[in-house]
Amino acid sequence: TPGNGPDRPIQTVQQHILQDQRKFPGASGEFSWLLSGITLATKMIQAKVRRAGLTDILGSEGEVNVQGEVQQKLDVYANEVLLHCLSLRESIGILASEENERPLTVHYESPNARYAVIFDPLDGSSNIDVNVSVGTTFSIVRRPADVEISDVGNWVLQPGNRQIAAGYVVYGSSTILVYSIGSGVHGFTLDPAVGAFVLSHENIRMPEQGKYYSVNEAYRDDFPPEYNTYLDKLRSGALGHPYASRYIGSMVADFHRTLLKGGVFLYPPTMSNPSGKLRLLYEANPIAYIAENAGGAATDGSRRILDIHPENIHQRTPLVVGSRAEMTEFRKCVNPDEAPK
Ligand code: P6P
Repeated sequence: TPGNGPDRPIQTVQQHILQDQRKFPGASGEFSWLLSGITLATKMIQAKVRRAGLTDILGSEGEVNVQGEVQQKLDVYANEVLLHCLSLRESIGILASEENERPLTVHYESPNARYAVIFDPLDGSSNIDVNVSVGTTFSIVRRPADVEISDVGNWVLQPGNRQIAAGYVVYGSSTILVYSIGSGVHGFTLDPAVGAFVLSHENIRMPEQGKYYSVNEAYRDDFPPEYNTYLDKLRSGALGHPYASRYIGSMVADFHRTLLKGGVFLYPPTMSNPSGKLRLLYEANPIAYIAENAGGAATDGSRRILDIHPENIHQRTPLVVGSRAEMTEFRKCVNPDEAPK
């Protein structure tokens, strides 16, 4: 068309979700309506994150959350916005948040309440005051047919391989939503001029191999020895080139780089955190789901993250997630006797 219109059709996340759904017979518009609750909430969150220094929202709320962490004011805001926007979606029966000790039940009376949304409203929030990227993660599971609406535990505590969708928003130099419903991984950049998430990274594939490893090296004396053997291998050039280190200290940002550039992100078990620091349900599971749908892999050191049966919503897990070459090498280091796959 003449004039200075876009050189290719702009596609918003809503349009993409509807198209994506067409590949899934039986998926209904309710799913795109559910995901629009997440996109609306994250637009509101990013508006606050971008103005944090200006609106006296820095600093802690003074409260301590269920994790025993001092709640940053933005944490509280992000949690309340997500709870509000998502509780307006009748298809959601349960909301489980990193900031709430117990899951919240919503729309219990509705037969349409078939999804649970499990999320971390603002991961990495301790970085907010120093202007480092933070993120929101989300995981969506359907109520199993044999689970009663009142059986919150068995509805929420499903292994990650039962997720029907997952993703994250990274509030970085730009605001990017990355999600998958199992048919590819897609990225949308928020266009502030339009106020819409616009398709910017269609069908993201993790490179076969990267050049960075990402881990907090301050704890390396506490890592199990096989992790240090692995890191020494990466540094030595044994995989074709010596690796460099990149560690932001904000999981969503560290993973997003790994997704786009390849490499590996690790949060190993340590003496102080024998089960690792990251949470299975709303940190490791969505990240692992995205990684696998983009051709990567994610393990807790011995098990596929997505096969772990959760015991409680805030349980922790070690996490090693990355591209094929690095994950193959990791498996060799932790299971030297295992036959090559
Ligand atoms: P450490 C942020 O607090 C977080 O939960 C993740 O986003 C991040 O990957 C990790 O903790 C950083 O932890 O111990 O390296 O400061």
